[in-house]
Amino acid sequence: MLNLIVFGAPGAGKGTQSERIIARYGLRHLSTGSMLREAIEAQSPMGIEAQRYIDHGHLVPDELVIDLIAKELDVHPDAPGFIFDGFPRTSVQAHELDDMLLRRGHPVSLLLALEVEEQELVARLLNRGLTSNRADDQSETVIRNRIEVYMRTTLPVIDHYRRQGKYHGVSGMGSVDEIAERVARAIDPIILKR
Ligand code: B4P
Repeated sequence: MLNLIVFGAPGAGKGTQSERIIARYGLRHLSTGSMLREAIEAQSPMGIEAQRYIDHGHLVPDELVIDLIAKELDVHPDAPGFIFDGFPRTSVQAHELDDMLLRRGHPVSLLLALEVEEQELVARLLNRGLTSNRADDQSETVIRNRIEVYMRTTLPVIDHYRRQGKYHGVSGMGSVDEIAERVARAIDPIILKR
């Protein structure tokens, strides 16, 4: 089983590269951002709570996203592996993920970090904001806040997996195809070792 974390700042290309990874390796995609947006769309109690944080560029509370992931792991016991896209985003989430996966006997295989310059992140998100209808992509202030939260709260997750020898950084600059090739070069050796 391959359990892959796709990691990076807002706009680094996590969702974009996750689609390519699924096409190549057939893993199950778990995107906490997408799950939260679905809950907001449905106006469920959890969605209404999450929206208060997302619209201002804050992270939603840990227990909320941990619960979402735990449920997904339970309903897909036969998956060939998972892509964790946008999760974990805090050290608490990283410890919880490790515990959940260890209990199931298949730990994290790799954290793949997409590295992108800040100016490019802002440009990509503002550009997506022109068509996405996402409130968190509309204002440069909110986008810069999301990047600031990433630097302060999410980046330390890299150290957690570096200590486990599972961190792999990849440049997320360039075309989607170029980056997908770099990503494949990082994942293929792990597949071959199995
Ligand atoms: P996410 O949905 O994860 O949003 P994101 O960081 O913007 O990444 P996304 O995957 O959508 O975009 P991508 O980089 O692929 O999270 C949204 C919010 O939900 C968070 O801010 C937070 O509030 C909350 N949340 C989610 N998970 C959470 C958690 N675990 N804990 C707490 N809160 C959580 O792409 C961005 C744009 O760039 C796209 O338009 C794409 O087309 C473009 N792009 C991608 N690659 C490109 C390239 N190579 N060149 C040019 N453009 C490119």
